Amino acid sequence: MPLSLSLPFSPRRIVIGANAHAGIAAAIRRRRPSLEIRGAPFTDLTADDLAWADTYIGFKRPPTIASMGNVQWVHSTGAGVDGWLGPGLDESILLTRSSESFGPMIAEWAVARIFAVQQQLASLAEAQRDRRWAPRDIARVAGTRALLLGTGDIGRAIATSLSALGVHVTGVSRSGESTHPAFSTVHRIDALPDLAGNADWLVLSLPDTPATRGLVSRDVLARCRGAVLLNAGRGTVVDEAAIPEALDAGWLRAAALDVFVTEPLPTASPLWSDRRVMISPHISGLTTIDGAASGFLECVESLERGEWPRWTVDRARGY
Ligand code: OXD
Repeated sequence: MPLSLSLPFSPRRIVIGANAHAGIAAAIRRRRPSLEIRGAPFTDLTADDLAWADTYIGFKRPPTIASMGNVQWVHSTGAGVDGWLGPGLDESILLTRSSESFGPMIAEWAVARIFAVQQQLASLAEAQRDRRWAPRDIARVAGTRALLLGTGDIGRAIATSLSALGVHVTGVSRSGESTHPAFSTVHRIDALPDLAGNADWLVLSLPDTPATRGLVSRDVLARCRGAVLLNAGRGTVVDEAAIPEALDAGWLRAAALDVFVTEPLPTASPLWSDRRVMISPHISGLTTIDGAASGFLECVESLERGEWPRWTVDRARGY
């Protein structure tokens, strides 16, 4: 189905579906005072807002509205675009994604958890609460081995931080091509089952696409030998139901999870009460107001010049 907008294109009426809509609108207005902008948290938008707008900015589709109205262009403010592709955005609507680099923040998330595990922070905090003097051996992070699934912007930032700490970093990607010197080697995805047994840290930063869904299957988990699983990509990449078994069997030593198959993570999930699991509520890489506004305006400038933005989503690949 052809796109409904044609080049050059100048958006006129923008609707922003985000909690931070007022800040994003103000940042856009500072550079483009003539744009008309409406905004609300994405769950509060109405069919009237979407009928009014030609352009939508937000991480997810408004849940209760079936039609995107007169919207011809959606600019996604998140790192992943599954919030748009999952529900099946009409192919006549241009989909672009944020230019913001989430890598440095996600790398800090990963490093924090790796040190928390290695320095046994949780059990030391418990001992302190009990006024218990509990000496133990602490292992170094330097000299350990990380296997990173995802060698894009986020994977590269994680690789850079970990290799600076003396971690030996191997990558796995679709192409198997080395994209950054922080990776000592990069393998094709089909090598994953063989590589899993050598990893101390199995770090995921993959989007949700047909190719990544279920990639870290129970079989791959069963090949691990005491790795710590860190997931800042998408919950669907891992067989989440197999994680408790993987921990009990010692395939995994611990897990640090920022993303889940269902978010918020249901209260009935056994992961909540497992002391070997560190849960964070999808906060490893956060969109900033300036990042959201600049990414959008960069796309506006391309469209006005008559060019497709470099941040246009390849729907077949899913990112
Ligand atoms: C994401 C985000 O895509 O939070 O996960 O931006």
